[in-house]
Amino acid sequence: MKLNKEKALIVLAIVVIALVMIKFSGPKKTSEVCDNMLDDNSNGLVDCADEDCSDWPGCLPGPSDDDDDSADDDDSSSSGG
Ligand SMILES: [Ca+2]
Ligand SMILES: [Ca+2]
Repeated sequence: MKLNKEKALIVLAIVVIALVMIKFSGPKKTSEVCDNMLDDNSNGLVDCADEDCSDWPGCLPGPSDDDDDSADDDDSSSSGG
């Protein structure tokens, strides 16, 4: 039957097109560089705002300067260091 051959060609064409689309639109994930103040992966989030940088040491909340019980800013009047 001629129709089957044409069908097979159409299916083959669809498969080829699908593979090409996957190749070009596949996992094209650019990782965020966490210290360049740019949105490297174009997801609208820059550096520490991007969840890709959640493990980046520079994005982790550092220890507070206030290391005593009083609620003052220990930076302003520290004697020596
Ligand atoms: Ca960045
Ligand atoms: Ca980003």
